Amino acid sequence: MAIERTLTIFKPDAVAASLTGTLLARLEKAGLKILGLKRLRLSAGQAEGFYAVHRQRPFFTSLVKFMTEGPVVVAVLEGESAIAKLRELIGATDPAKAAAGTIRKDFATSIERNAIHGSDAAETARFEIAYFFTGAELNQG
Ligand code: FUP
Repeated sequence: MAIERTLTIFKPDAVAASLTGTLLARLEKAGLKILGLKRLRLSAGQAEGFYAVHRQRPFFTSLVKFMTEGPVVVAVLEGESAIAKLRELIGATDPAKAAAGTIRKDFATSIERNAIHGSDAAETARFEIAYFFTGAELNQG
């Protein structure tokens, strides 16, 4: 057990549905501290770079189109076992397979339009946090 940092993205479907406050409240209620927070519109290049591991997958083009269709909210979260905790709160990639009470079960509409992203491992979290935030932005006390 350790204090970890992880990255979440509230995807364009969730932001368009005015779920930003609801999602932040769920994360805070679960004990995750919001260390960094910004709302931005991803460029195609930014979305492609973020999802570079999926470049060869058949859904890649569609995923990039979705992630750039409207603003997203990105946040760095900190807490005990934050990476696994966030993944638990989010639920399975496909909302049809997500457990009751998870964010995707409650708010996602398809495997692509699935409301929220969470880093899946320590190394990914480091990459993803640095993708959107500088060290100085995350050390405000
Ligand atoms: P997750 O870690 O649960 O976000 O899922 P993955 O890293 O496997 O996939 C990243 C994103 O690609 C998903 F959030 C949505 C998209 N995706 C699809 O659109 N179709 C698929 O079959 C799988 C993933």
